[in-house]
Amino acid sequence: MSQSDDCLFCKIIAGEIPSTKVYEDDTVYAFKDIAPKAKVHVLIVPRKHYANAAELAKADPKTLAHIVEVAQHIADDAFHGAYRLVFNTGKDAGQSVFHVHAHVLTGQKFEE
Ligand code: DGP
Repeated sequence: MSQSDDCLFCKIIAGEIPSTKVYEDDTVYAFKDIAPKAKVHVLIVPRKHYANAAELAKADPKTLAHIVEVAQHIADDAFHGAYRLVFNTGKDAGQSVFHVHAHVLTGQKFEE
């Protein structure tokens, strides 16, 4: 599926809802999280709509790997390459938007 009519992140990717862009290319779009949980908190989403990381891994593993590369670049710029990468998967794990997104948490030191 390339776009879902009711999907918040599809609307952000399409520019129908404003966002603060951090990075974009042909396959992914990265933007600042509206409710940051770290000094730098960026969401990376594939342009194509998949509900979660497992669906993306099955359908398009190259894009999943690319998301990790983009996260690394963001963290290289923000905090000498150190970061947390989180995919909340499922409502009970805290997923609230069902368009797969990687949370990149960086820009600061985290406790273990
Ligand atoms: P999750 O709970 O894992 O599904 O993460 C969804 C994230 O999306 C959450 O950290 C807040 C963020 N978010 C929700 N609505 C918006 C929005 O309209 N703009 C931006 N930039 N982020 C949003």
